[in-house]
Amino acid sequence: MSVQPVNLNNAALSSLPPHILRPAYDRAALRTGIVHVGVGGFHRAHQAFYTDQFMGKSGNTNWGICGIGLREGDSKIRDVLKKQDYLYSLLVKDPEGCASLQVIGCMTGFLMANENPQAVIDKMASPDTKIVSLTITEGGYNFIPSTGEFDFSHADVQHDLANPDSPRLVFGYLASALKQRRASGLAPFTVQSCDNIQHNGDVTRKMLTSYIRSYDEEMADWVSENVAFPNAMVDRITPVTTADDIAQVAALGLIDEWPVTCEPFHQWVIEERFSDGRPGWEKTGAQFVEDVTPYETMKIRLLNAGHTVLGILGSLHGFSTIDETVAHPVFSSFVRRFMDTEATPVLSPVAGINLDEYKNTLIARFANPFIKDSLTRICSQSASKISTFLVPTIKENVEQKGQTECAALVIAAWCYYSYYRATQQGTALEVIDDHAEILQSVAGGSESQARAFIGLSDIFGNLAKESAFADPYLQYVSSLFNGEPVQALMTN
Ligand code: CS2
Repeated sequence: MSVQPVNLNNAALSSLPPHILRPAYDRAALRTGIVHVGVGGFHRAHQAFYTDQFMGKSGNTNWGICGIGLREGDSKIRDVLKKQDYLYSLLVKDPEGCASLQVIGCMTGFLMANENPQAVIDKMASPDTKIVSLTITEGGYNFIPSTGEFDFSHADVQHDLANPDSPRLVFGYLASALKQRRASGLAPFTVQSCDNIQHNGDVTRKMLTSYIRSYDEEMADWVSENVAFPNAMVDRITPVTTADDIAQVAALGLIDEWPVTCEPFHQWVIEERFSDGRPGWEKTGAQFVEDVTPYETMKIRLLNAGHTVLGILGSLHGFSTIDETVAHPVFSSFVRRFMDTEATPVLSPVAGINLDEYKNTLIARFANPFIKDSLTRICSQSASKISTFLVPTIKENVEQKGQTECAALVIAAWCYYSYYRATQQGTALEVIDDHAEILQSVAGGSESQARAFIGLSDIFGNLAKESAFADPYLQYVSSLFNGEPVQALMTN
């Protein structure tokens, strides 16, 4: 089918071809009930999608979303969205090759914090705002992985403590906005984390209250007692948008400068704790539970860790996407072996979920050939991801005398990856990690360097001293640095 594509904006909505779904509510009636920090692809494919669907089903238009960009680089998405009247499209690709296109209309605006910090604080403090939600990535929570404590040594934290009216980090904004709300007698908003961190709400609470407590004990107690921080498990695989995706959307009839592509699967399990109301997300498939812990642990330690396993090993081998990596039988058996023999034995049972089926579904989702999820994305910020996704499994296996061989190989491969920043054939890899320099300077092939790598205690805690893990790890490092192909080590 060849159609003349139209520019995505409000005016185009009424004349879209019928195969493109559009918002089923009156956008002119939208109010902004949610302020969201970190408008990446994942937010747009997940929380914004659920909210858009909810407003379409219920006709309740109080839950528009205002995006917030904290980093200068976010002005790119702000500019695109602004030009498109804050509309964007979601291209959902199933494994059979069918793609459905839908326009998401729930965004009402976008503010850049660096351009006008007070406008961001005012938006969060507005009476309409009921929820401030976050996708700021694992590293954005600013905790020291091995201790879980707030990292006051971060230069931006020091800046924010000195400049509460123009902070750089999210905690400065939350603190100032909550203070402003409290002063004007408004109920506090809920702070809702949508990142892949175990107990993401509890972690957010701890980080925010530690930050505030360092200068105002009384306010920290008030936040702790009055603000809700629901824990949640979030899930939808959302690759980085490519030029091919933009072309595919255009071929379907829409000129969208920054569409989002994702898989059909989506899941959101949330604790029922909100300070000032919430959208009826259960009407669009979210699940509300008392305690989300088992769901979060399962997802982080199987899906996210599974991604890391495939991402690091696949990168060394020279693959570039997850589907390509998992299509190779050695890699798919290995990731399944990691899940079965290392991740699952230290997981608690999850009510209503058959873990075998869950793992089968994960491998099938990874294999979706139309979701070209790049290993560069998967391996980005591995220092934070590995601390969160993989290290807890290793530590628990060491404590319980379980197996750690697969994880040891992944960490050895990560040492190689961090040092050479290349495949085993010598092709350069793009490494995106705030800690890339320190990782590279510590990693290396010699025994002492390899030990120093797992001696990075902020990431690994005491694991370097645990021979059940350190011995196989050191052997794997030596084999990899001696040129043994990663694939050969995976079948041993
Ligand atoms: C991925 C996640 O970034 C990663 O390492 O594992 O982005 C993953 O795709 C999502 O959590 C899926 O829900």
